[in-house]
Amino acid sequence: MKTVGRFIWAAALVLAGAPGFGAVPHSPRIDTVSLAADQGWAGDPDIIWYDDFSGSEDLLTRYLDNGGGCTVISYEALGGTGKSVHGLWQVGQVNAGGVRKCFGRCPADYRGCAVRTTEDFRDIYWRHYVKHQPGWIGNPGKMSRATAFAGANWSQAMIAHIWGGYSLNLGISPARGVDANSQVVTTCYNDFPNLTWFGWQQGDYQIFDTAESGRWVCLEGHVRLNTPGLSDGVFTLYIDGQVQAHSPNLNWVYSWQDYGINAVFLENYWNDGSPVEQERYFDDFVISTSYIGLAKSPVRPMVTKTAFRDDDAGDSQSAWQLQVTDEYGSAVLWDSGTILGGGDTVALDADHGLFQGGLAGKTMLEPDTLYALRARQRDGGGSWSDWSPWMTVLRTAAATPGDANCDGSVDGLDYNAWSLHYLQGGNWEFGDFNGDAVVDGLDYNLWSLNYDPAAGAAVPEPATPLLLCAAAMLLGRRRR
Ligand SMILES: [Ca+2]
Ligand SMILES: [Ca+2]
Ligand SMILES: [Ca+2]
Ligand SMILES: [Ca+2]
Repeated sequence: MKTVGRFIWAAALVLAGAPGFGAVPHSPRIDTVSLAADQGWAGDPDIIWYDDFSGSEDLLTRYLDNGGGCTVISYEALGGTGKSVHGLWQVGQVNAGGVRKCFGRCPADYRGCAVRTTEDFRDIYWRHYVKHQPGWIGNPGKMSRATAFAGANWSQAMIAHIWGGYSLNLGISPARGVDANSQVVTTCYNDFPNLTWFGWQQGDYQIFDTAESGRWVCLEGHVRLNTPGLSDGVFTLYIDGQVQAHSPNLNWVYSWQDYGINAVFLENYWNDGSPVEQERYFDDFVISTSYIGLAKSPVRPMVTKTAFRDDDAGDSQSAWQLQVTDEYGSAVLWDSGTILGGGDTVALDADHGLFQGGLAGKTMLEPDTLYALRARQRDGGGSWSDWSPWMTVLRTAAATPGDANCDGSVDGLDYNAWSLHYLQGGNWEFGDFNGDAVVDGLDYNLWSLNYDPAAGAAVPEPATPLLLCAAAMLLGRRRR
């Protein structure tokens, strides 16, 4: 392998002097990270709605409508497998559809597709992923909104707009449809003359920039209606888990309490029409009463970057590289090194890169942890692109305490990991299940609480007689 690598390097150095390939490649972005099979939605009472679009392709089975043209596709999806929904604009087209979900008590639910229809929700989060196709151009404006429908005529007591900002960013724009006597004054959908606008808050991230196209971006909105009579409502936009825009102290609806927030729309709507034929995708749509955050990935995920781009016609990728740091970007924790060839996907594990820093010696990421990633790519002439900015786009799923190797069962293999590192510093993979940086009896207790004898893996074999004693004592203590 080393000989091959040296040969390719030598060839690359020769090519570097060749005419026609002088432009440095575009900096790539992280497109997507593979997803854990169980995102945990089904068992979470906070979750009002979730849809990964892998179910029925007939959106009308669960949505008020498809916004006039949104459809399910299988050639693009968050995590790299499954399905998503897309909006496809022709040149000049305004509306490319969307999905409209009702929930709670909702007078606009004329097709009876709402969920949890006896409740009023005054504090909700909605999260979805969006990907603009590679090479995307322009700011379409509309992205999503949460609203409180007040009548069958689609009058609205409030609207929380997440839509295109002043340049290529997103902003938030809260609006009220209630007067000072707490009476709804709108008489139809989007009754703009009768809305009170609180003003825009602008985000920084240039989501509509062509340089950011081709990657799945996590968008999350949060609205808490005000306490009746107080100006204590909020509206916040998160992008990839970071606060982008925030409006506090909102008097969303005065003392109006006829309904709660009862619909969220995801929208592909371009006021001025798209300048070119292009599409974008929505996936992993969740509505909850608590913060949702990034989708969850396995501790050894597959990571895919955006496809190679370079201004030299005919130039192609000769290598790329992926690095991982913690959510604060303080130190590199995993490095793929130079990955030769034209691929875009790598397994983030010990076989395809080097765990280092706080993860030195490990074979996997920590469960239930956020990580930031960056990538760069090299063209056929040997020129590396800039690194992409660090972006916090990876969140590992939580594991059951005791499941050291995160394989889904707590068994003898996990006990062996614990016993091998007993009284050492360590992290999850080495048996530190309570996160206090030492592997000891407290961690053993967590293992034994969740031990599943039916898992059928190796019977625990303590590494030394001393450990056997320690384990027996702890087990005895627990049984008392
Ligand atoms: Ca080039
Ligand atoms: Ca999906
Ligand atoms: Ca295990
Ligand atoms: Ca511990």
